[in-house]
Amino acid sequence: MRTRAAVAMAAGQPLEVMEVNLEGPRAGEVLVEIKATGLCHTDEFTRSGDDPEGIFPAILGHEGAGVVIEVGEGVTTLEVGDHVIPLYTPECRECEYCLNPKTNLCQKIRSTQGAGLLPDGSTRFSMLDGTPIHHYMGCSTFANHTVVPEIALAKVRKDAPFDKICYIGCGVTTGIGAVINTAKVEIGSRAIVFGLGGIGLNVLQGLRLAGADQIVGVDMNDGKEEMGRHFGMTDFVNPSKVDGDLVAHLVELTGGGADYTFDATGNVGVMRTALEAAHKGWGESIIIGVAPAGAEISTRPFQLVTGRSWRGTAFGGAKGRTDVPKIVDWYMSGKIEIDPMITHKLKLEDINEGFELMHAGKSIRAVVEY
Ligand code: NAD
Ligand code: AHE
Ligand code: ZN
Ligand code: ZN
Repeated sequence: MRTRAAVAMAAGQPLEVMEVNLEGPRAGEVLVEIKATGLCHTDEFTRSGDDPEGIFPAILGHEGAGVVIEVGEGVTTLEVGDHVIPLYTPECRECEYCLNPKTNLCQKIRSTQGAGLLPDGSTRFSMLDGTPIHHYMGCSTFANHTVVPEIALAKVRKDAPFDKICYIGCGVTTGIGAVINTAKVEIGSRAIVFGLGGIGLNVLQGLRLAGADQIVGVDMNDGKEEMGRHFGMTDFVNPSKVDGDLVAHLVELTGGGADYTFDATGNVGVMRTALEAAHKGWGESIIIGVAPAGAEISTRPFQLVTGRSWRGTAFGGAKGRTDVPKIVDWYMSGKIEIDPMITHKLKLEDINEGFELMHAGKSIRAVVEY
């Protein structure tokens, strides 16, 4: 079949919207009509050329929701008409990682996924001249139709709006999951969140759900304060307005350091600040942000010797096929909020405007509706 897609032709170039060829699903695969997709900063990270795993040409996008159009041979858990959210962290339920409750990092198809291919080592997308186009994070939601392995699809209820629940495919689950699954924040905790974008705001609402007493938000953009407070932030800090040392200021503000800190910026300098603003003796700092190729974190080992720990999380530690349908239920019952964070709706033709809004700090989530 043919479908419309925004193709990343080369690193650093705007996406090009065009007709592409899409082969049907093979064994264990599912053809999905994508109804809506969010633009996550990780898409921009790969488009820009910062991603060491970036491959071009590719169809980016990993925050989508849609409908099953066709199932390949041997697919048993999904049928035509099901509503689904593609998962960049699949859940095969049988690999060593899936069987271990300590991780969500299913490794069943990670090597082909990282190479921009489906599990059989080939791609279903090509240009009209026959040039192969790579998949991205196993999802490629910047295409109106995509082929995804069965183990990388969460089946969700049919009454949930695609233009909101697409965000559960990454940002919502990552932010809330970092609090609930990874940090396991206790009631009464003090926390600091660095970066109040599409991920950080969801960390804030996760902290509110978990019953944190103090929720400090840190962002260079004062425009993020209002939305931060809406999602549970109790204190706002703009580092450019702090006199003197930022770590000392945050330690003072949190009465000796935070029980939990979260980096949602991808800046390795911020990651160090986040670690050092965690409380001596027990503070935990969770890295969510994705840093460019070649970037490294550093601190004095003494920071860890004296009881702080440095941890990380992918997709908020969520086991997608199990947890994502529950998060959709949380949204539908009003337990969590999504709507105010969808600040812009775009047509596929205008997808590059979404990246411009992200850079300008004007959007939280821009969503493309097909
Ligand atoms: P975003 O662009 O919406 O938000 C980033 C925020 O950080 C902005 O508000 C920006 O003003 C702020 N910021 C930038 N530099 C800062 C600094 N020095 N100090 C304080 N604030 C600063 O991006 P997003 O979609 O929220 O993604 C955030 C990060 O999380 C990215 O690195 C993204 O790749 C990563 N991410 C990781 C996962 C995961 O599973 N680990 C999932 C999704 C996104
Ligand atoms: N390809 C990058 C790493 C990118 C990365 O860390 N991705 C996160 C999800 S970000 C979603 O917005 C992730 O899931 N990581 C685990 C994994 O297996 O990729 C690089 O640096 O090479
Ligand atoms: Zn993402
Ligand atoms: Zn697995």
